[in-house]
Amino acid sequence: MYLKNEAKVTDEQQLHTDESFLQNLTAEIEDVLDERRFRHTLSVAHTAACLAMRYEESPYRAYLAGLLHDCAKCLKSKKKLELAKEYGLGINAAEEENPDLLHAKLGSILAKEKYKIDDEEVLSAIRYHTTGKPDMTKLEKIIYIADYIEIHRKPLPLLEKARRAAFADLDEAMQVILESTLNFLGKKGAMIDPITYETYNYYNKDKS
Ligand code: DGI
Ligand code: FE
Ligand code: FE
Repeated sequence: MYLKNEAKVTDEQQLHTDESFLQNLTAEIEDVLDERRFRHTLSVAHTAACLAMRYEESPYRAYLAGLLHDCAKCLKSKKKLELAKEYGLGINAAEEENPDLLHAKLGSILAKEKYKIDDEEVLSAIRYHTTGKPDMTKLEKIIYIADYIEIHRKPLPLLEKARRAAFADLDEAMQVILESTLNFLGKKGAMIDPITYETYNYYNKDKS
């Protein structure tokens, strides 16, 4: 039993009190995603919670961010562009070419406005889960990494290396994933968002 007047709310307490909240949110997310994306989402949430346990971050917040990270993914491109304009997001050249990139920024807006999440770090983890950003917090890195390594991901270059690194050193995992992503985008000839470069340079700066 928890003491009623215990000053600090622990994760476990939050999980207990918010169980129906998480259940309802899961059902709402299932509604807006296709089956494959929902399966990926649950897997990211679980993987993020495991990484949080490993790195002494809150498994609850990691799960919540994982559950919401792709909530805008299944909107049509036209809708993504419309919403981005409605919310006054500047659209850069990479986003213009590939409006899917907007799902991260839009996801953080929907998490706040539609799903009523007010935890700024959770919102930021959602916002930066596709491009990353320099000097990310533990929670932001956990979501970025969980998104790449979860078990349903199609085999990607360096996936096994990223999975091993993820549970040993978050910054090393960032470096591996960014290297793989930039290689992949380079081969595809896709336009690279300046922030993806900045993130790559930041996490590769110590590499000889
Ligand atoms: O939404 P998910 O598929 O789960 O994963 P995600 O949000 O990390 O998006 C992954 C895709 O985003 C992957 O194909 C790489 C791509 N991406 C990441 N940074 C950039 C990018 N695509 C372009 N065009 N430019 C970028 O800077
Ligand atoms: Fe995504
Ligand atoms: Fe994802």
